[in-house]
Amino acid sequence: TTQDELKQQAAQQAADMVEPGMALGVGTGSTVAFFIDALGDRNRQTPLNLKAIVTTSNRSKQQLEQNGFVVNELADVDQLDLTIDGADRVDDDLNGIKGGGAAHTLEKNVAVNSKKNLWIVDESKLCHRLGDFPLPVEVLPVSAKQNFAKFEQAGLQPAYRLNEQGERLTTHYGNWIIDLHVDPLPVPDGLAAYLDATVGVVEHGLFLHLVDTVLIAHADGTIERRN
Ligand code: DER
Repeated sequence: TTQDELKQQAAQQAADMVEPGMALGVGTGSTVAFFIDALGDRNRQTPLNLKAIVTTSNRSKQQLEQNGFVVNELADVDQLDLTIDGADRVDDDLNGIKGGGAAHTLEKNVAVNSKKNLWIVDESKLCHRLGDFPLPVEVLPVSAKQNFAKFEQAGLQPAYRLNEQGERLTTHYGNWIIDLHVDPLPVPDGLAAYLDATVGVVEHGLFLHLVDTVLIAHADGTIERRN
């Protein structure tokens, strides 16, 4: 089984968990891309009449529209019933790191405004403790220099995320990403509180106590469900 096949299996199972009439959140990434196509197939067979769909990137939006869905803004809905997203890492407590795709600010805003959150991952995303995947932090350019220095002094080994041209990557909101390298993260809650309290930080990629269920596609073909 290839990694794409694993992602597809988890995505298919997630598509089957969507209930008709839901207000649905849809995340971003290569695993979610399989989910969107599976959801489109299901909706073509039997219309799901989703009340709303909110998504977290232009890429996902385009793909949802290609599949015949109308996409709403978060501002158009009060609350989502279920949000389905991928993750870059998931630990034993179902805490995770997101933001490899630089979309974690909107992803977290959608997640906290969703009654339930479901992540779909292949087993390569599992870890006992977070840290081997760099922690993305979206920062305002105006004070990025000072934030970067502060992270350096704190031993967090910051590095600006670069785009393909070698320039600083700009997010959807016109901000920059600083990736922190702390392996393992000693106390994720402590680091999250520190980042939440740092002026100039727009949002970081620690998603703690947020996800309800994770579907994990294993190489042996089984899908594990953790709650
Ligand atoms: O959180 C993120 O930024 C990642 O893109 C995440 O959603 C997983 O992406 P993947 O399915 O392509 O690994």
